[in-house]
Amino acid sequence: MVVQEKSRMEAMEGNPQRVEVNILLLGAHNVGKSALTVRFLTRRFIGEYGDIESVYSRVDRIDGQEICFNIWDSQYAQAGEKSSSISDKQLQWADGMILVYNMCDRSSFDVVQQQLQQIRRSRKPSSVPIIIVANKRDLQRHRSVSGEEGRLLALSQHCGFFEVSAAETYHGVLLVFHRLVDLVKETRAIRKSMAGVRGIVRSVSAVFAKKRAE
Ligand SMILES: Nc1nc2c(ncn2[C@@H]2O[C@H](COP(=O)(O)OP(=O)(O)OP(=O)(O)O)[C@@H](O)[C@H]2O)c(=O)[nH]1
Ligand SMILES: [Mg+2]
Repeated sequence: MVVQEKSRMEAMEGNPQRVEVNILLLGAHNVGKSALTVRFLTRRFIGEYGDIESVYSRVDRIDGQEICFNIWDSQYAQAGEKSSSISDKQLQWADGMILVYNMCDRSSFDVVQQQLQQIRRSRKPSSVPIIIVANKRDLQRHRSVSGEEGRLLALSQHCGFFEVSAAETYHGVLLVFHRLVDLVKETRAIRKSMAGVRGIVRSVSAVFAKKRAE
């Protein structure tokens, strides 16, 4: 496993066959964005994560293909700090997003809904794959957001949905990141085939336009 900070271009230079996926983690303060990121990168849960916002990389081989995960662990601005809205830079950078809430904190579920609206309103194509993650499942006896509510939100917004505990298991967290990579690859394949179809339509139109002109 490789854990290091790297720019997208640097990572591409080494191996042109490598698939690069930029993943942005969003969600309210304290929901476990850093815990999920660190769990995925190191398999560990360390408890306290500080106030660091950073982009990390990890290279994995999945089904024989090298995948470079670039993970932007964002920080949610608290009251009195700078705007808590998602920046244009983040929106443009991300190939896929993970929106995290704490299932024991309803206000963090509200933040996910607000961030979803902002993403949908933004210039980013609405087809950017998103997975909603309800974290802190180990505390579910204190839950204030039901699984059905989370699932319904995800269904209505065409997002994936997982309930996990960064504190308890690595496997559930791994599934989230791998599922998102699958969705990003599917989205890219669809865009590529759409571009192909548009190319054919343009060529055929050009032929007919030429014929009409003759
Ligand atoms: N019980 C439990 N605690 C968790 C879990 N995930 C994170 N935490 C704890 O929740 C607190 C916040 O976790 P962070 O990962 O720092 O949260 P964050 O979303 O990165 O917060 P900001 O960076 O401030 O926006 C820490 O004390 C973690 O130990 C979990 O699955 N279960
Ligand atoms: Mg954090």
